[in-house]
Parts: sequence; C-alpha cells; structure tokens
Amino acid sequence: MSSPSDAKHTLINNRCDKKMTKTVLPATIIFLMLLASSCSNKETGLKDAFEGDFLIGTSLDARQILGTDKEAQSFIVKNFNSITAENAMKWENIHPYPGKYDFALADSMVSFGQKNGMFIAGHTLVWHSQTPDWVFQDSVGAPLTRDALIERMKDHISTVVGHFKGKVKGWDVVNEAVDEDGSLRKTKWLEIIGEDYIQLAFEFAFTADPGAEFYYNDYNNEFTDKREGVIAVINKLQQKGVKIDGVGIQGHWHLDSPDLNVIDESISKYASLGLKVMITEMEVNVLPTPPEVYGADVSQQAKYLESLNPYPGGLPDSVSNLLAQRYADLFSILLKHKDAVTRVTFWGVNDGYSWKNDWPIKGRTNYPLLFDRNYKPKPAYYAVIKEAEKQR
Ligand code: 9MR
Repeated sequence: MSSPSDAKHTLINNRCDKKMTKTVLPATIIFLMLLASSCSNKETGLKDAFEGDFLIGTSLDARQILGTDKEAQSFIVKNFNSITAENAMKWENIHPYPGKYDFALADSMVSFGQKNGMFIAGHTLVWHSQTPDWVFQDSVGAPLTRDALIERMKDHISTVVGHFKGKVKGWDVVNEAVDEDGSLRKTKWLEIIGEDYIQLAFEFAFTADPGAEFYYNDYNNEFTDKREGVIAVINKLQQKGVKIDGVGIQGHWHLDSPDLNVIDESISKYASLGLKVMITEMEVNVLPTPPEVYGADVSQQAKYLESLNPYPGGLPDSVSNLLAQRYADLFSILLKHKDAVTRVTFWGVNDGYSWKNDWPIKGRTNYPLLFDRNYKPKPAYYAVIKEAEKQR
C-alpha cells in the first residue's frame, strides 16, 4: 500500500543531491557530473524544501488541469508533489445526474499527477454541499427512504473510488459533517440515514479500494468545541473497527486567527488517536472578515463594501510582511509535528486562483497564498522556506 510517507521516501530516494559531489573520490566525478546533468531538468521548488518532512500539495482547477493556463503545469510540477481537485471530483461534477458519471476532468488530473509521480488526494465523497438535490429524492421528487439513500451513496462511492482504484491514494470520505458546537451538522445525509451514514461511507470506500487511505475532513476543527465533535466521530469509527487513516484540518486561516496554540494542541490531539494529520486546504486571508462569515461555509455570503476590499491595487509591504510572519509561525508548528503531519495542501496555486477573492464577499482582491498572480514567490514563500531550512 502506498501512503504519503511512502511517497515521501520515494521523493527522497529520487533526489539529485548536489552536495554529494563534495565528498566523493575524483574517479567518480565524471559519473557524478553526468548524473547531475541528467537531473538538471528537475527544477527544485517549494516541495523540495520540505522533502522528508511532509508532502506539499495544491488544489487544481480546470484551467490548470487542462493546461489552458500555459504557465501552470510546469510551475505545479516544480513546486508541489501532491494534488487535489478543487471541484472536479465533487458529486455535482463527477455524478451530475442519476446513473450518469463524468470522469473526464478528474481523469485528466489523475493522469497529470501520475505522470509526475504525485500523491493524488480525492476530494470528496460525501458532503452536504455541491451535491445535487436529486440525490436525496426519488423519481417523483419525494424524499428517499433510508435504504434507498444508503444504496445511492454506496453506488456513488463504489463507482468513484473503484474508478480511481490504485491511483487516488487517499480520500476525504466525509467532509464537514460536524457543526461549530460539535454536534453533527443537520444535513440530508443525517436526516434521512441517521448518524451511521458516516460509518457506512467509510465502509463503502474501504470495500471499493482497500489499499487507499481514508480521511475525515473539516474546517474550524482545530477549535475546541468542533474538535471534540470530530474526535467523537473518529472514536466511534475506531471503536467499530472502521478503517480511518487521517484527519484533514482544512486550514482556511487568517492573519490573526486561529491562535497558534490551538493548532498546536489540535494536531497533538488528533495524532494521539493514531491518525495522520493533514492540512488540506491551506491559505491565510488578509482581508477584513465579517464575524458572521468566519469559517468556510460556502452557502454564506456578506455584502460588498469598499472598506472590506482595502488592497485592490496591490498588497502593502506592511501587510505582506505580516503574512510572511504568519506563514512562518504556522509552518514552525507544522514542522514541529512533522511526524504526524503527512501533507500540507494549499487551496489554490497562486493568489489569482484563490476562492477567497470571492468568498465570503464577491469581487474582492485577496492575497492568501505564497505566490502572486504572476506566479512570483512572495515574501511569505521565502519565510516558509526559511522555516524549513532552520531545522536542517
Ligand atoms: O474552492 C472551492 C470553490 O471553487 C467552490 O466554488 C466551492 C463550492 O463549494 O468549494 C470550494 O472548496 C471548498 C472545499 O471543497 C471544501 N472546504 C471549503 C472549500 C472552500 O469553500
């Protein structure tokens, strides 16, 4: 079975380490020069700074998967060793109508990842959002029975996981099933099937590809109340002997929140359950956030005001430096937990692609990632690299 840590080791073994030339005998120098030249087309980037620590991933959208953004693919190969479909594997896209699956875009992403030796993460199988209404209804629009919805969920999971068997190495099986207060989110899944829909989803995924890893994924699950709810879900699965390999903390973070201690403590708590911990959708928002839309609930929207879009023409150095410091602090915590943290995935390849330009307020100009709109590394990028180098 291949896992993120296997992938880590493969990457280490494949590395072209230029430092080697310093200590070898002269007779082997020509051989090493040849080796170096055969390696020279492998440009190093962000991912290489964390080699042996954890994978560095990014989400991909259609423009990157299909290569309509000409610069994107080589940039991605250079900087990331894991990919996640930002939307292509969600129910409404991959299974838009009853009995009709559309794998075209997701297949392209998977072959891109395979070709480049990347860890491919599957996002997501069971979620309340981006799941068409028909999923919960019968042919005349009446609510499905429990048994019928279980059957439909089973068909979806078996078909999607089965389709990517052996290629997608880890799945966000259930996404965002817990509310801020730690109770189960009131979704159609819960309403129609009941609490055991989570267990059933994990079981169906395991049956479809026993060699893959299976994760529970959520946002704000580093905060105490929600975290306790997520831990209760995980405990229940583990007590029943259901295979769960990891937990995804999405990491839709801000300049001043969450507190670093909260993240630190949460990683320890999840790791103590024997789980891998992944930051699955990382970014750091730099814009003012109305308190009522804190989190990542896409059904919420706030009203546009100019005062809430303060940097349309560029990020001032003062804020850029704050962002760099925040990223450095976050990565120092992640590196501290590198035994538990197996992957850190950014939600977007550069600032221009981030969903945070349009959520929770449409049409703002946000700067939440390590690369600017022209793929140029920002001070935050160098701050993160420095954190990686500190521990070498
Ligand atoms: O980034 C995604 C955006 O393009 C979609 O419009 C949105 C729709 O639900 O989903 C975004 O990604 C979400 C992810 O799938 C789950 N966690 C929250 C993310 C941000 O909303």
